[in-house]
Amino acid sequence: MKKLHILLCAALAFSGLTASAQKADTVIHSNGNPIIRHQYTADPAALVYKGNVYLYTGHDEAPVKVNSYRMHNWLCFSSSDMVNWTEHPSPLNVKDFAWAKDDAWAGQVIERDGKFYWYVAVEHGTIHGKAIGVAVADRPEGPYKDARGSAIITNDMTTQTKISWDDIDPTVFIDNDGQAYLIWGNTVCYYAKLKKNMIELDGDIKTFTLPHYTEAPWIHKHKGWYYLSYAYEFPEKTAYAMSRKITGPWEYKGILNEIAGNSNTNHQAIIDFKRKSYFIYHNGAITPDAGSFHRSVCIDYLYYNPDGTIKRVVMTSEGVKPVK
Ligand code: FUB
Repeated sequence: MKKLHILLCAALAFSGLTASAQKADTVIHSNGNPIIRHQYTADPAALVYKGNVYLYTGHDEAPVKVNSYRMHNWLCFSSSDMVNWTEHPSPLNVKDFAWAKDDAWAGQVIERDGKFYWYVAVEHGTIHGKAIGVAVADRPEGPYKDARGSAIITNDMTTQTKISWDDIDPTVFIDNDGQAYLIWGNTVCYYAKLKKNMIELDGDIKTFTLPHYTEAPWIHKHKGWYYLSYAYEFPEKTAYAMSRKITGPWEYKGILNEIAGNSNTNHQAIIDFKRKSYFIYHNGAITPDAGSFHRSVCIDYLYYNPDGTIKRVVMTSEGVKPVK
């Protein structure tokens, strides 16, 4: 076995490619917001796992002056202090879903029984409209592969609106009783139970009614309350609702974040990590081509009031400090 490894390394060295060169992790020291400055990142989702935060983002790659989404893969970064980030090789590409056409839009990763499931929105190759796929990996940083070989949600499964992009922005949550839920949608906020295998629906698709709902639902729990935050109107602010149960009823609580600078989308993720709470979102702050199709992920603190409501987020240039 050892001999085989040496031979493999020698062959790679000869071809000019070492294993580490192919799979190099890069360390980024973020110096305020936006936290990543060498490429455009959008649609953040975050997972807290074993003392680290894993940040999953989309990747805006539209050429300069092109004002439309050009997104083909997803990115992954991890940190133990919210300031120093390791960039992992891109763990998922839209091409990993053989049935998908393009458009690596927003998603979220969750862990169950030692496996990591990444729900993402893409354009379906044969069924008109956006669809949701699920990829699986053995490690949070991947690599991920298509978990089903087909979409878990397609546009023809949801008929509440005629638009073809309503099946986007999946968020996923496992409740205390072990029941997993998939929540998603543009214009309509859909939800459905997932089977324990995490790759099949378990029952009907239902809807939540939320004022001025646009897209980007995110469910999190804090001190016994469930929170459903979402993009409100367009250009987007972030609003939120609270409930004692994940299935609602949801009580609308107001605006959480204002329109993010130079971006008509806001797309938030909310986590607790090492006794602090964080609001992760994107804006259009990095020159030369910043804007709604060249976005950048930012992180600021989130603060709760004693009654569980959330204080309005203050977006800052300084961002957050390293947490121990
Ligand atoms: O990145 C493409 C789309 O823009 C996302 O799906 C929305 O949430 C918005 O951020």
